Amino acid sequence: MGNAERTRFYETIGKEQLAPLWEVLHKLVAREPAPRAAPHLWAWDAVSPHVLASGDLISAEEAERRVLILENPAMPGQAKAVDTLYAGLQLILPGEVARAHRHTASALRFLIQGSGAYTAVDGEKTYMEPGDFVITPSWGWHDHGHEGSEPVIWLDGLDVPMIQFYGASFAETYAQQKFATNKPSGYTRARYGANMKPFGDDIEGATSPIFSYPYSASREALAQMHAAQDLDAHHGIKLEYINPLTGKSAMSTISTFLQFLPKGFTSRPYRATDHTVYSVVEGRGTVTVGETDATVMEWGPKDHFAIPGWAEHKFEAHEDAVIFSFSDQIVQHKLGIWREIRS
Ligand code: GTQ
Repeated sequence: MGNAERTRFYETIGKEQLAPLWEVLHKLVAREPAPRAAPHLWAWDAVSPHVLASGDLISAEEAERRVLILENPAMPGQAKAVDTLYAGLQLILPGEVARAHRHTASALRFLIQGSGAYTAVDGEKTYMEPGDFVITPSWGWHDHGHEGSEPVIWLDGLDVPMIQFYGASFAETYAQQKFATNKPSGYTRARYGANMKPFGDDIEGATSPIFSYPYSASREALAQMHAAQDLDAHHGIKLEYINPLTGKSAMSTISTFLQFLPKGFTSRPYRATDHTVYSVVEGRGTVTVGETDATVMEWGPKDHFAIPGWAEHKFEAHEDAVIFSFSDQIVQHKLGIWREIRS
């Protein structure tokens, strides 16, 4: 058959909502993973003045959530930092309340700057210090507030792009501004945070009952492992936040990590199919992404960067460094599609 004949055939079958697979087969099932996202770094010095300026532009009350989205340059207007994940920087000012709502999307907070702010989840407030990792589980009521004296900025990470893919991203607004406090702050930590659990509690929820992981404890773990030279050639020292009831990832749809790279460390090249957003806590260094036409990103404290799935990358630490990251790895594990290459 000639090309003209084929084109005519495609037009004919198109009227019946049919399409020829053979024209798209190798795009649908490609030889290599092909994420849309580009590697990108949001430097704190460039970003933070705008985050603070948003405080003069709109109140937390009017905005509901006053957030500047970290938008991947290869996917403008889609509210994606990487193909599968949303990230944003949320500002809350002293005395403000971001009203109670809940949504099918799961959220994480990673506190970047300031103190005195809290997130309340289903009636339990958790106050956040820099480096603390806090979970808002799917469909949990949550409001944010600030009882301190300086602006607080945290990183929001959500699985929205994945939930949108299922056409299932929806929310409900609570009738009151705040969900009434019904437990003392730290109560859930007392119940589940001592490597113990209440007798007879065999309920394994999708998400960790612990919803606050303080930096002090995670940082100390990294320090002791560093002292013992417990280094992985590709990841340095990388710990995953877990659900103490299952030993699996703390969140059901987002994998979360805290990683230490000692000064002078150069990681071996690594790639995996999950898409990752990084938030630098301490130290400086570079990450080189890609082989030919490599992108070299220089990072320092409070910088954020995105590394798309399957992009080969390696880290160099110029100082002792601590980096928080989150990815869709757990979802890919559940789907049985996660792959990695350690070079
Ligand atoms: O704090 O509940 O960055 O619902 C985006 C959507 C934060 C939140 C975001 C949200 C929230």
